[in-house]
Amino acid sequence: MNNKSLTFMRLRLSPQIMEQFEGVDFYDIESLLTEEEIMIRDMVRDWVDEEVIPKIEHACEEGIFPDEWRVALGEMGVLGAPLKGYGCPGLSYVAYGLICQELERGDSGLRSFASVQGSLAMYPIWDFGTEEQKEHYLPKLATGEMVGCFGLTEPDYGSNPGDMITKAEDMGDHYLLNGAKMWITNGSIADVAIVWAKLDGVIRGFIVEKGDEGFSAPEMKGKHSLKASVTSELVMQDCKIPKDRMLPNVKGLKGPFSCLNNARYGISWGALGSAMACFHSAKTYALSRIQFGEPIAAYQLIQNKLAWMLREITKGQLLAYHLGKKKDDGTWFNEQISLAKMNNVDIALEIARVARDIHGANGILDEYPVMRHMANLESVKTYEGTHDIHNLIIGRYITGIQAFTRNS
Ligand code: TGC
Ligand code: FAD
Repeated sequence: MNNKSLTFMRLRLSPQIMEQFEGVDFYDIESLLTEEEIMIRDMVRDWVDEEVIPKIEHACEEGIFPDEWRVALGEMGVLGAPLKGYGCPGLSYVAYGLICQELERGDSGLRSFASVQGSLAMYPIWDFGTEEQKEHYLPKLATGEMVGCFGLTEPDYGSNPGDMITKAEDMGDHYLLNGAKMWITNGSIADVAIVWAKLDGVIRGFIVEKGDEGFSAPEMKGKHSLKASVTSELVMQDCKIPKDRMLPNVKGLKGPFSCLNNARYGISWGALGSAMACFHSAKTYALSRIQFGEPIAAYQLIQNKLAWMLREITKGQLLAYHLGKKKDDGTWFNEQISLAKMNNVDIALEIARVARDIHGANGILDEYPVMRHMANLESVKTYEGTHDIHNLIIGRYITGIQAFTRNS
């Protein structure tokens, strides 16, 4: 038996012996990374290979986010990674991006957990909170001892959070919150919720704690996407909040959107992780699957698909890396973030679909990651600003005309 047939035989045996993932780096982006960035990426990559990939299908079947992952993320120090002080490591935004990439290569639900914890719960406290709030919450959120969530979306207000109806009233010695939030990642497992509500018509951020009077967070069930992520409603019914739990240093939509900038940036890397997992699986499968006497990888149509995947991943990497450097230099602007989130999720979803096609019928099985990534990416396309909302943000940048509403 010659070497070529031995290779095909080995690859045909089972998806479990699929060759080790060694990254997708056609343009040698690694040469641009610092030693610390490479070390962190590799640490998260190894953990995902050892602890997440073998367990993810079970977690999806059960519809749970395994608690041991919360503990491990805290131990690895990747929660709130780019924040400085209060127990946070102060890594570069490029390092944060690489963390998101590796987590989402495991599953979008895992990256979601880390995005929400770091960018949407820790960041607003870090940027807009009092010294006491920072000291009280951030160290515990950084270790994963506490879980956070972010309540912006409401049942009737998704793309237009500015019209939210959740309101806060100043009752003298406390605030009273009334309203409901929907689609909240980590909601039912969270110890703290950053809830955005209108106080005298102005959007403000409030820290709501599990157990607060009038607060509940029922879990939403029945998702075909992000099955290993907890999604919940937040219900505030005459919910009493002490005065020192409002975030004092921001007013208006700028508050939640500043948090979303960091989370959207993380998604631009995370989506590449999903795309890499699908590309890797498609390549391995195409080399092992024999049809018409040859591995399907030998056919031009399959090679065309693989070459297209590599092309789009490479362009997406350059976009995400450059955006990260701009954030680290303090020179990015909002529309650049929209472009990266929109583009990288778009190509990742299409890569997942093409990868599913390359796997033929096997592509629908849970032995391969492609269908799971594809279903997850449908949510990622919608949350943190839908694909079309980001198109409209860029359209407004180009033309100076807002097209969100027909009344200007
Ligand atoms: P607009 O007039 O554009 O702006 C209102 C105020 O906000 C400021 N602003 C920003 N500030 C910082 N960063 C940004 N990216 C900002 N974008 C806007 C703006 O300067 C202005 O400030 P000021 O001081 O002048 O008042 O607002 P608009 O109401 O016209 O909104 C337009 C639109 C559609 C772009 C916006 O509403 C939007 O982005 N909608 C999408 C909603 C969204 O992204 N929701 C996400 C919910 S959280 C989530 O999905 C988490 S999933 C987590 C996971 O599981 O990973
Ligand atoms: P809608 O706003 O109703 O949009 C429906 C469709 O209409 C979309 O295609 C949209 O692009 C289009 N559309 C809307 N307005 C326009 C317009 N002006 N012009 C053209 N087209 C338009 N939210 C949180 O606050 N916190 C979370 O942790 C969170 N986690 C989530 C987790 C999951 C799994 C999901 C699916 C969502 C989550 N969300 C969260 C909510 C998410 O941010 C919203 O779903 C998203 O912002 C879109 O809102 P919507 O679903 O109400 O869609």
